[in-house]
Amino acid sequence: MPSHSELLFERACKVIPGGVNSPVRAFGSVGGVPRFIARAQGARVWDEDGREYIDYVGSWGPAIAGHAHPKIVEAVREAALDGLSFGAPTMREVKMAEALCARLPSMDMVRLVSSGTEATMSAIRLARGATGRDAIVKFEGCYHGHGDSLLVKAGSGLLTFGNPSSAGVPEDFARHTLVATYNDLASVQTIFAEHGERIAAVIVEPVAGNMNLVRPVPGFLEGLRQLCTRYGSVLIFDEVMTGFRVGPQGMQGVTGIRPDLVTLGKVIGGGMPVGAFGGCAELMIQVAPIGAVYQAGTLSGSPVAVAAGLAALEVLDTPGFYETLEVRARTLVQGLAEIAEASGVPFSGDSIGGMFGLYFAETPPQTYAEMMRCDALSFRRFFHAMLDQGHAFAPSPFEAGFVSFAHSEADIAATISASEPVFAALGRGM
Ligand code: HOZ
Repeated sequence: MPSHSELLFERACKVIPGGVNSPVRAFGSVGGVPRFIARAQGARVWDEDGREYIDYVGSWGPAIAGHAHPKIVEAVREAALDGLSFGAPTMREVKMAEALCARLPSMDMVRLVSSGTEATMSAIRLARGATGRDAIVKFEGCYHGHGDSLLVKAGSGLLTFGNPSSAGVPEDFARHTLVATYNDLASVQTIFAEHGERIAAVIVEPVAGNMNLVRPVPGFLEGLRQLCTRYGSVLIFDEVMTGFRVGPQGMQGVTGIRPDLVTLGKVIGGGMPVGAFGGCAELMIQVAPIGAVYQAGTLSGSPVAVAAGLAALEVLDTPGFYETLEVRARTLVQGLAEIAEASGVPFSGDSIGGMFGLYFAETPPQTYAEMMRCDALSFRRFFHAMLDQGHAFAPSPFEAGFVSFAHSEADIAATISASEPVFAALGRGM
């Protein structure tokens, strides 16, 4: 008998392209039918067939406090009772802007939007408007949402489907996007030597999280900062994924590097749709209505989403929050790696704060090319065998994983222990 997920997927495919509202969810790179999720609580999700999973997707990052955290749900309930949307300024959004500027050293001013894609698109427009230049530099395998200029050699779902540059992006737009190699400063220097005077911005995920997880090598981000300063280009840290995830000040806190603009999303919405871009006042005062760079949105600063985000930020202040997150993520990847090694499976892992990467390769990849050499078939087998036992990882070898504050030591131990027969079978070539 078909499962509820199978029946729902069949129905969905008739009325939604690919049956999903965001491509990676379709299980394209692992095969099979996506599990339709009915509800979630803490570190767990339950599908429409009533199966329970320890969840390492975390809504792709936002669920840092755990799903349906009581404080966040209560904040949403209270805000909803006051009205869902006004299209007018609110006290909550001022509090949110103040909280973000207080937490991030590089941020004097911030504009709230409704998604990470909107944040990166708007940051690029601001950089272009402020510099009067058209070109931007991005990195192969980095993903910054689905704005036209950024869908060139991108990561995430585009890698899943083997088409790193989207159809529908005019060649005239794409030619303004110069693509460099992540963790290869020389490739950026070469681009600047030739095009430096026309480069408006460099946009980078300070930890790449959309070609699996790739940690920046020492000197890489520092080098980008120096190049941007030298050429008068805007350095944009896309911290939609890393913001408040790898530490209380995101990667700018971890590295001490001050980008000119930062984009945020995920965690700052507490599970509701929110994004933000912000930075130094000199740049931000160029945004409409005080400046000439237009940016707007009917639901921008949604009172309910902002209430969720403010509650999430409060949860982050729980003593020991980041230490716990870091220990859980590190314990998970080390535990899996030890079992893989004992089974003779080439495997490694890495983690930064509450995000992690799992690689079917001897050592963690440092570049897009190295990532592409990981064993995708073994990942696929691992993914399904773990899912069948109730441990849900992202359905693609090109996505980072996430732990939440709700993951207990016992959850992590259960996942490590469930991996034993899986790695043993992989080691036997099954
Ligand atoms: N682009 C997201 C992962 N990096 C996936 C979002 C989703 O499918 O919800």
